[in-house]
Amino acid sequence: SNHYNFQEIETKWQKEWEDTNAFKVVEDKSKPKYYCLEMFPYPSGNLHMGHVRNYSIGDVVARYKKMKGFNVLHPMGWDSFGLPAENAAIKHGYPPAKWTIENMENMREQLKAMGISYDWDREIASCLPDYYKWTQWLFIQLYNKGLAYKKNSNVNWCPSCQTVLANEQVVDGGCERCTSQVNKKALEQWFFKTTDYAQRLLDDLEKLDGWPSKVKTMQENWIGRSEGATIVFDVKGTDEKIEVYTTRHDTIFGVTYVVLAPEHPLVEKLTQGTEYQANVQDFITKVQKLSEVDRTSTELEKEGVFTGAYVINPLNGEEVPILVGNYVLYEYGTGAVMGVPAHDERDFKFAKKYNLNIRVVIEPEGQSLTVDQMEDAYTENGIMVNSGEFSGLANRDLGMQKIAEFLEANNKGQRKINYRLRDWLISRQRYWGAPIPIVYCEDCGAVPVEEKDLPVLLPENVEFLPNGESPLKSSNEFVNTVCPKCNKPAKRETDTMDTFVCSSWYFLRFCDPKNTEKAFDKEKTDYWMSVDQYIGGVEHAILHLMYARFLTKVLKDQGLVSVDEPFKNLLTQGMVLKDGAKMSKSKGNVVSPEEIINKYGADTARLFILFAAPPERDLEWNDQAVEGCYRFLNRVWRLIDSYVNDPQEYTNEQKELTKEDKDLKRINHQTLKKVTADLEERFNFNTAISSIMELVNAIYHYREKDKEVNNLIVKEAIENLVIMLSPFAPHLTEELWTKLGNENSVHEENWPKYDENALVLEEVTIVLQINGKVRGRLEVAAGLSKDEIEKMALEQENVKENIKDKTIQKIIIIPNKLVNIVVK
Ligand code: ANZ
Ligand code: ZN
Repeated sequence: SNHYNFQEIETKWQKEWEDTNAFKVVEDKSKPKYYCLEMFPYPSGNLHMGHVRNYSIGDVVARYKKMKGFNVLHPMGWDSFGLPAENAAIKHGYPPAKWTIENMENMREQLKAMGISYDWDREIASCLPDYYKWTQWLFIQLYNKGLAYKKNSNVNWCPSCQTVLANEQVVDGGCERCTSQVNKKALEQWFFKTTDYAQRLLDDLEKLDGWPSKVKTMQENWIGRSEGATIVFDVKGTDEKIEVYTTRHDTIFGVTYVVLAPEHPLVEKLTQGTEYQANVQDFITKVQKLSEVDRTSTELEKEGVFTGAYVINPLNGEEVPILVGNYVLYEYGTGAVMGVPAHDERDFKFAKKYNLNIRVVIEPEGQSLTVDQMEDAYTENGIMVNSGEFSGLANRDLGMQKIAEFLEANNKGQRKINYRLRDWLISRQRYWGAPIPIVYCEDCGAVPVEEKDLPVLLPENVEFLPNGESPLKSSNEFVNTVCPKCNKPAKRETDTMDTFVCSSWYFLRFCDPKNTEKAFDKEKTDYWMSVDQYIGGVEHAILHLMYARFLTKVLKDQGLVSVDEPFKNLLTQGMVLKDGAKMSKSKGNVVSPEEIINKYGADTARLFILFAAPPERDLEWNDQAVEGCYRFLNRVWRLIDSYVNDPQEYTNEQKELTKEDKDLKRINHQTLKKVTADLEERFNFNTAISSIMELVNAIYHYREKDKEVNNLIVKEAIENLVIMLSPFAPHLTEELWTKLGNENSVHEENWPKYDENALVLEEVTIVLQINGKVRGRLEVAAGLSKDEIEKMALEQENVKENIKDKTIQKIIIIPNKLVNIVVK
């Protein structure tokens, strides 16, 4: 047929790729490897444009690297545990496994219809026992190293989803998924000790040159390292002590009060039976209604109440009041802070509000500072004053150091590094997750399931009662077991793991997805890891990446993998917008990928999405631009169709190249140079595509001239065009490549190298004159600069000869035409 029948072409090649297993890879030490990975999707039911964008970007990278000679691993799978499947079960009684598998099947077909070059033999699904067996194994590895532990803790609780939420899943005090107000609940929970790795997670960010700096900053802030000191204050008239954490121990002489978190155990002790008790209790009840997010918000109005008790400042012996405050977090530092209103903005406002003392202990160098002059805290550096033997020191360096030394020498405190990073709460009271492989025995306590007994299978006969308890509790068969140690009757843990655990190691499983003996073979992960290019949404910039980095380091420490960072390069793709807003069901502005593929084909969908914006930017959907991409592919089709079926008069290849021949050759190689650089260095797919479009114009232009054309020149341009377009529009180019008479797949071609010589503009003849007399001619590339022409002219033998014993007065240059050397 001589029109662009995308349906026929796409179906044909998708079948061919599937039948020949075209993108299957195995370890091959003779080739450099390249691991290209897109974040695996949750099987929600249908692909959305965000997926299409993510996988189209990844596919260009994978196909390009393959053509560059790399052994490319490009796998796909399913992050398939999680709430929506369970909600379907609760609402409609539909089995989560069935719901999930059906969605996976549907989305797999949709991915295949996109023509993405996956090695489907490596497909994995985190909800299947052959995968979660190893997630459970991973839990046991951490447990054995003391990195998985259980503790009673106050957790964020979504009353509507009836589940625990991580801090990060609480958005503006509401549940990330359903927006209901989140509250607190005390529960025994499993944690992973991410805090043990805080410093390494921070330090190793430096190795990640291939990550966007904004993502590294987000990771850094999340880890939140701070350097300071703990200081111990004695409570007046008791044996109790209050330990505070401060980053400003240089201001210790300026402390005029101390504030405890409402949850601090001393609060009750200090106020019990006193006239202050009722007031303090009311205050605490009020504060506990706030979420952690509200309590840390900078908008929060700082409030506090007096406890009636006092502490003694360990440096100057002064008595200052103890308060309880809404802004002090029990989980951070020591849950108690010292108030220095003269040098902290928050404390300044607080002191003004409650009429607390303010004392200046740092002055700007060479100036004095009194409280009456102050409208706000003085937070800059300066010289210490009112600070006993430390007065006169520069606060920042020496002051800090001397105070710390004093505290340590007198057992009143010590230097301390704190992190905001918390341990990772992994317990979920949900059904659709990997069961935590622990058994509780009356005699032996918590005992991990033995590796040979893994997986701990999810039971099917459970009840979905949204009562806050794990549905696994309702299965007696599941719960009742025997102790792996002593064989007495025992009960299973019924919590399942946070799905982030499943996704924190899947990139390792892709290296060896079918292994039944191990989670993965080290030789295989040694060959493939780390991931050379990871691509996904910026919404995973903190948690998923942190957890994956953490798990990789744990496995590295156990000698199970050799890398300590999983992802060498990271690309965070922008959002897909329509009418200026994120495409989403709730906004009703969704364009379905299926609709676009049916109307224009996958190649057009891919091309548009890559052409409309650079990968990291947001992309605005535009129907005309989709149409435009479709027309472009039609134009490419017609060009090659007519080249093949309607040959023009071709000149003999030996003939000298005309100006037109040289122009087309130059544009061809310039395009190759540009597209290669765009793919190689910057992922500027949009500009790569527009250069290809220009090349197509140039070929049309060349062939439209009613004259003889040079077969070699056209052939080279058309072949390069098809090759360069192939990562973007893989089906069409595969078809055209065959049409051009090739027997191999275009995706097996080597990426061509551009010819530096062909880039040079046409040659021109420059006349050489000395004092106006013609003395010769220069054949040079057009467009040389005056300096270059002058240098060349002066190097000519006959010029040298003619000006030998004369002095040059001046040199007149008309670029591309003439050089006149004036001598005397
Ligand atoms: C006295 C002081 C004086 C402070 C001053 C600051 C400025 P980062 O860097 O985030 O670690 N703080 C300590 N523990 C706290 C808690 N549990 N809840 C709320 N605030 C807490 O911040 C450390 C500073 O935050 C500490 O230093 C403490 O206030 C406060 F001019 O101590 B500072
Ligand atoms: Zn036992």
